[in-house]
Amino acid sequence: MKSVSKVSLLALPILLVFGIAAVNSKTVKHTFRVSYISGLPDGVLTTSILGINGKYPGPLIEAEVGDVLEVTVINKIQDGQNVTLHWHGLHQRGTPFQDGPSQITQCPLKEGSTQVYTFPLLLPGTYWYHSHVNSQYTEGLWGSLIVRGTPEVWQELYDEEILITVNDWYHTSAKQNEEWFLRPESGGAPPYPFSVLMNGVGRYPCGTALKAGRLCVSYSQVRPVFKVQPRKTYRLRLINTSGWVAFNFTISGHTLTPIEVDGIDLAANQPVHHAIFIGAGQRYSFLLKADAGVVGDEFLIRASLRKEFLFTLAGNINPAPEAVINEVTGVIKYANVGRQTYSSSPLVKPSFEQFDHSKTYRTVETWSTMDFLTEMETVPFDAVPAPPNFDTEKVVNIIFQNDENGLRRGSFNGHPFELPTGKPALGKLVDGIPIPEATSHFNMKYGDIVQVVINNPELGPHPIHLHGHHFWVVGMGHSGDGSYDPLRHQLNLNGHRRDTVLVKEKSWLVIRFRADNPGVWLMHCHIDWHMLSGMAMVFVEAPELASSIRVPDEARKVCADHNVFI
Ligand SMILES: [Cu+2]
Repeated sequence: MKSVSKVSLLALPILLVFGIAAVNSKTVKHTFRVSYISGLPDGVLTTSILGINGKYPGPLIEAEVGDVLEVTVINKIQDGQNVTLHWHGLHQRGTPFQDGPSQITQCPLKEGSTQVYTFPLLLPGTYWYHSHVNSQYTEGLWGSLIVRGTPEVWQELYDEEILITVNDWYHTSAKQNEEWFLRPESGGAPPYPFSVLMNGVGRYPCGTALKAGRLCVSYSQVRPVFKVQPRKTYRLRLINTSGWVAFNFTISGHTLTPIEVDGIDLAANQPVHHAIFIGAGQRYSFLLKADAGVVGDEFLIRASLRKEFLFTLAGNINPAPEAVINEVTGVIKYANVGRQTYSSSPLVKPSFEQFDHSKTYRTVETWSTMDFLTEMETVPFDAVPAPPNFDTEKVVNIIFQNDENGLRRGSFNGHPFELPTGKPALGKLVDGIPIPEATSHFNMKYGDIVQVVINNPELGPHPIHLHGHHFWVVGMGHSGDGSYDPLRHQLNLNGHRRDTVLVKEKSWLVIRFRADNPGVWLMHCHIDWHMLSGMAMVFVEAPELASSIRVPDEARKVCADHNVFI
């Protein structure tokens, strides 16, 4: 399904349009057939897995900076569902129609239709792609996306790479979850996950599943095992692809030296820690030195879901939240392996081994004794400080309240976000049609420095994701700090930046970015259930330049399927 071709003469005009050098660049092509498949990711037979080319998770995309990514998506879902893909963390600078959110930057792709996404990869880092239609990615429609620099900033510090994804998992379909969640009876409590997975696999108690009438095969329960060569150093890429949950993550007996945050390379000699708290949508790269043992030693890779942030009520679509196994694990196995990577990739290929309950592991620390990374202390490699001032400001208060139907909805400032109908918001912008009031939006001029203040009076953290940008995080309150108060709270201009950031419980956050990417960019909570209920808004960036945005033929074609013309 994947082919790579060196840049051809035919591709040159595209590259020139994108404005990047064609030297040594190539087009990385994938074809994604999206359809429902069955599987047992956690041992429980699940028929509502939205797979790509018959697999879950979706294919890994690996490319280099300067390459053009071309992904042909074929919607074979067969029950009338639309689909889109969003490339989480990529700015889509100059290609805003490729960003993916349904009815924001494109019409959704209808069943039986095909859409080709084409855009240059301008930024190195660890990214991921996922559906941006309703809560579709929570049932499987996602994959990892790695873009390597040529050369990588810290290439000389590591030998090979390890990719780890962690996410929550449902036995119920996204449709069932949505129907249940968007009823007053849910009380605004999201569907409670059934399992947590690492690299697509995990473990559910089969006894509980069988009682609920679900097929469960305990011997199918496996976990990823990465064989490492003692004394080698690995770049561990970590992605949280959850619909809801945040994790504590650690590797027993080892330290983690951060070198990348959400695609931003970090400066040398960042503080070393034992653990990290990672929210939905966030990514990190760490240096992992295999210097804690000898051949034969095994260490646990541990991702533990932060249950205290999961709000639930009796009657939840998951009838047994107490049965969820909090911690999903993989294994780092010291071995004489030489090179065990995928062909033409520096990634160590994991094996998937049956879960062995009789085994005990060296050095299993308790979470409370571990030293966690403080993300605000990390400094980017390019050392670009945050802008000291701003031109325009948006203050956003996270609010949950009942709507007129008694449905408890999340929102920014009490206005649950509504998707526009007809043309997607970006199509409206380009055609000079006003974006409706219910599609909460904020306009800014080209070049403005925008400050966004987010206050979270709620009892759980929210991972806030902005499309189209990496933003500077200039202030992040501790849990319980209350709302942002410029007289009381100190900002930090050290340049920490990323694309998804947690606003802590009962606390505040201040981010800044430069409005230099004309388009319509969504900002939303990456708890997919919160976004679904309305915790989102769009930034309309440089509307004065909208007429210069090129509408790709593909975008027109996908909209025309809905009798929408841009
Ligand atoms: Cu949220």
